[in-house]
Amino acid sequence: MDHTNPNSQSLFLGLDCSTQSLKAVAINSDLTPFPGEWNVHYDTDLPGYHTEGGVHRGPDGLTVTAPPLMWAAALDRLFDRMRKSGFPFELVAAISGSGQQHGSVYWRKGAQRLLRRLNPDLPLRDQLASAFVMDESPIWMDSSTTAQCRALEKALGGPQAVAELTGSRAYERFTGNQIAKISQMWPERYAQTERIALVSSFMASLLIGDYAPIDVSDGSGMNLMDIRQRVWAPAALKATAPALEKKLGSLTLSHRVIGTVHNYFVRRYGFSSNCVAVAFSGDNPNSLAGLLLRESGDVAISLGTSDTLFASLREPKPSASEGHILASPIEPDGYMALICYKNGSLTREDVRNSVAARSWTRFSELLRAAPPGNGGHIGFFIKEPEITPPILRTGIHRFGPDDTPRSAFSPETEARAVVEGQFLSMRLHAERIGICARSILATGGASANSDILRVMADVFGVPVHAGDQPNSAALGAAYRARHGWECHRGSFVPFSEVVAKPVDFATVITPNPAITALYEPMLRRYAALEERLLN
Ligand code: ADP
Ligand code: XUL
Repeated sequence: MDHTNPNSQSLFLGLDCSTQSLKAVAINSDLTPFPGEWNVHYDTDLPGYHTEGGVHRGPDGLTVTAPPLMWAAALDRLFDRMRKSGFPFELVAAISGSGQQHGSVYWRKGAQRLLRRLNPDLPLRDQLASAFVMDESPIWMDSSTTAQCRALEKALGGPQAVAELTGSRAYERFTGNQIAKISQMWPERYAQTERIALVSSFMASLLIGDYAPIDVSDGSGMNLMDIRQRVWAPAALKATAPALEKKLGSLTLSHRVIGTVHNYFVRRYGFSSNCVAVAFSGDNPNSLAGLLLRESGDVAISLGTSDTLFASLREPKPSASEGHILASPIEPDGYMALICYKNGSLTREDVRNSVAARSWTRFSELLRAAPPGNGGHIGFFIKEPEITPPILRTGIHRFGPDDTPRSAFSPETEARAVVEGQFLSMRLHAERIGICARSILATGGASANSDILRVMADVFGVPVHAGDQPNSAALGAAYRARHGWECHRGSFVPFSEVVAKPVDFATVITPNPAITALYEPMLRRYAALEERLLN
C-alpha cells in the first residue's frame, strides 16, 4: 500500500496503554471514525499476571507496580483480536499511542538487540521475558518516594525551584524520583539498565523494534526536563541518579515520526512496511489532543482510573502547591496544565460496591435521591494515598452540616458525598492555579454516567459536554498520528489545520444556577475542612 498518496484510503491508529486496559481506535484520513473499538482488559484477559485493576500493590500500601511483559502480551492480544475481526492493518499509514503517565520500564543491556531482531513466529511475551532489569515497573499510583522527592527539592533549592525548572514540584509518582529510588535500592540493577522508558515510549519501542525516544509532553511528568527549553535539565539529572542522561536517550518533539513498524508486525498482523510510528505520549496529553482543547477556559475532565482536569495554556506559571505544567503535545511551544487525583473511578466503585450492590444504575438512583448540596454533608474519600492535595494516610472523613465528624452516612448521602467532594475539590484546586472553566468536556469511563456529569455541571456552574467516544486518549493518539504523518510528508503544519473538525459532543448538560449558588458556600466549607485534614 502506498501511504504517500494523500487520496488513498489510509487509516490512522491510536492506542492507549492505560492502567486497567489496552485500547485501540482508528480514524480515516478525513478524521471520521473507522468502525470498531478494541480492548484488552488486563485482569480478565491476561489473568496469568494476577493484577487487580491492572496493578500489583506492595504490602506497605505505597508501592504500586505493573509488569511490563504484561503490556507487551496485551499488544499481541489486541492485534490478534483486531485481525480476527477483519481489521485492515495494511491500510494503516501511521500509528501513535498513549501510555499511563510517569510509569517507567528498565531495559536490560542487550535489549535493543532483542528488539531489532524480533521474530514474527514467536509472541513478544516469549522473546522479551529476559529484557527487563525490573520485572515490575513502578506506575503513577506509586507514592513510595517521599524521601527522594525531599532530596531533589533540597538539591535544587526548594519546591518552587523544582517547579520553575521542571513544571511541577517533586511528586512521588514522577519518574525521576522513582528512578532515584531504584538506583539507591538496587544499584546493580540500575547499572545493568541500558535504557529507561516511559510506558508511552516503551509501547512505541515494541512497535518500531528499537528504543523509541520520550516525547517532550510525557517527558514533562518526570521532574527531569527543563519545561521551557524542553531538554533534560542537567541539575535535575545530577540530583537524581548517576549516568542518567545516556539511559534516558534524547527527547523528541511530539509530532515527530520516530520510525516505521518493525517487520514483526508486518509479518504477523499485516501492517504495511511503510507504516510510520509518530512519537507516543502520555494519556492526558493525548486526551488534550483528542478533545481539541485550544482556547483558554476550555477545560477537560477525564474520569478514568485517575480523575484529571486539564487545559491548554500559553503562559506557564508553575506552582509549588498544586498542579503540573506540561509541554503541549500539539503545539511545539505551547503548554498544558494538569491536576491529577488518585481517588477517581476506583474510589467511586468502592462506594458503589458498599452502598449500591455493585450496580451503577443503583448508584445513580441513590445520587438522585439525595438533594444537591447533600443537606450540608461533606465527605473526603481517601481510599488511595491522594495526590491533590497530598494526603498519604488513607481513610474516609465525613462531616455533618455543622462541620462535626460523622462515622457514617446513609447510602444516598454517601453516594452523593463521594461525587460532590470530588468535583468541589477539582473546582477549588483548578481555580487556585488560575483555571476558570467556561465549559467542560468530559471523557473517560465514568463520563458515560449522566448523573455524575450533572453534579459536575452544577458544581462548576458551566455546561458539560460529553460524546460517544469516552476514550479521548486513544482518539487523540490517532489524531496525532494523522498530524505527525502530515508533517512528515512535508514541513510542519499546525495541528489545528490538520485536525480542525470538532468532535461530536452530543450530550450537553446545562447547570442549574440555583443549585450552583448552593455550592458557593459549600466550596468555602470544603476548603476549610480540607485545610483541617492537611493539618
Ligand atoms: P483507564 O483508561 O484509566 O484505565 P477508563 O477511562 O477506561 O480507565 O475508565 C474505567 C472506569 O470507568 C472503571 O474503573 C469504572 O469505574 C468507570 N465506569 C464505567 N462505567 C461507568 C458508569 N456507568 N458510571 C460510573 N463509572 C463508570
Ligand atoms: C497524571 C497521572 C494519571 C496517569 C494515569 O499525572 O498520574 O492520570 O496518567 O492515567
